[in-house]
Amino acid sequence: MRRRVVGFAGLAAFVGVGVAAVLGRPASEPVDVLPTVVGGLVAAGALAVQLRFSRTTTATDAARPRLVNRRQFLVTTGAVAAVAAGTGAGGVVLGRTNAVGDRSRAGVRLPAPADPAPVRPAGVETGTTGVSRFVTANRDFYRVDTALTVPQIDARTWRLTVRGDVDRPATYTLDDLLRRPLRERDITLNCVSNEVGGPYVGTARWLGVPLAPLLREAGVRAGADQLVSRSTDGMTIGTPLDAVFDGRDAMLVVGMNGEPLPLEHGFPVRLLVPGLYGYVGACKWLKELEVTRFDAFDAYWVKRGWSARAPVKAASRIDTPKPLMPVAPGPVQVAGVAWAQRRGISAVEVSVDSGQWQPARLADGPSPDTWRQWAYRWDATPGLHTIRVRATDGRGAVQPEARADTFPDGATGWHTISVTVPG
Ligand SMILES: Nc1nc2c(c(=O)[nH]1)N[C@H]1C(S)=C(S)[C@@H](COP(=O)(O)O)O[C@H]1N2
Ligand SMILES: [Mo]
Repeated sequence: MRRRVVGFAGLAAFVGVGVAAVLGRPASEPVDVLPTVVGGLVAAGALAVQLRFSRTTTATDAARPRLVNRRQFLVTTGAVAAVAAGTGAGGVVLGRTNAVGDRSRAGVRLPAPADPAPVRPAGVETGTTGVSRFVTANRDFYRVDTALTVPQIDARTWRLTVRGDVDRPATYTLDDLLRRPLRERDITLNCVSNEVGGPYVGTARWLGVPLAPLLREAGVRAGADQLVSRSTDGMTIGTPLDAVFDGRDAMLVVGMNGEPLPLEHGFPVRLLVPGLYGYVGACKWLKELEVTRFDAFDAYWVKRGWSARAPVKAASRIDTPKPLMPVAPGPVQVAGVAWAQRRGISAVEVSVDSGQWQPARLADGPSPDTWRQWAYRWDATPGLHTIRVRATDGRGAVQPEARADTFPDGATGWHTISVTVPG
């Protein structure tokens, strides 16, 4: 009441933070600040109403100003909050029920793959409770992106443009892509910002258009070494062209685990390049591929200091037991997953209380591009114990013990957990 300017200044500062956040989005346009500014104006209006009520009461009821003030204040605040919550919830419901992307996705029919995934060996699962399933269900698949709201794309009007240092730039519709021979593969995808033991990794059966032949049709010019993907939400992702052309299954993905790509994972089309972290090989909501050079363009995360080239580092994770989970004495299945896409995993070892490394049982894998489950039978004795895991990749390189931060090109170190075994 005494310094109302402070209240309005606080609101203005809050709106300023919002506007800065909006303009910091990859594909923001000036009009995008409108909701934030309108929200700020509404809040300022609500504050002004509050202050006017308070003033009236103070003047007419000088004897009990604070009591009446407080009641008026609470009632008005409650009303404003209820209207705000109702409007917000209504907006969310409207946005979801009438979503262009959901409707469009429901109408997409995916053809059968010309090149189906190799038969999954029977032994891809160790059968241990608590270990990550070999295939991650779409709803459980981690999601990492800069999109505050999931882009809603109508597949019928969607286009993919191929341009840059190519002889024959081209534009494709979704139907153009679906008419090409499709390839299906089990591939593990993970995020560079996954900490040791972290959750940002998953495996799916992806269906897509092989990228190398499509780029060959465009005619990549000599000297180009980078493929820049652009998304409808303004993300840019730079992929080494060697990785597209060295024979690995780089794809324009349209399907995930037997369904059209979920909206959260890039509907209608995303890029996927096995062996590269997502931020350098897995652009979602793809709309453009530009052939260029690394010295000519830095992609979104590269501008922010992350490495331009980021092949996946070998990693292993203990899924069970959970850290600090009480474990009954006797035989315990210690189990998890290990991955080193392109190179594959040749061994996983476990060490309890810094003792000798013991080989874990390694489940099958259909290709070097997927993770492998592993399991180790441990005879738990009462007390507090430390369990560590490390993997060896398909070329014989043992995961280094040295801890590296996720920045700038992926974490290293052995996943270590502590468990208590009651006596
Ligand atoms: N358009 C767009 N694509 C993107 C991103 C993004 O922020 N925007 N994030 C990338 C990162 S960092 C990762 S790890 C993967 C994650 O894919 P997912 O969310 O399907 O698991 O998407 C990549 N593709
Ligand atoms: Mo990522």
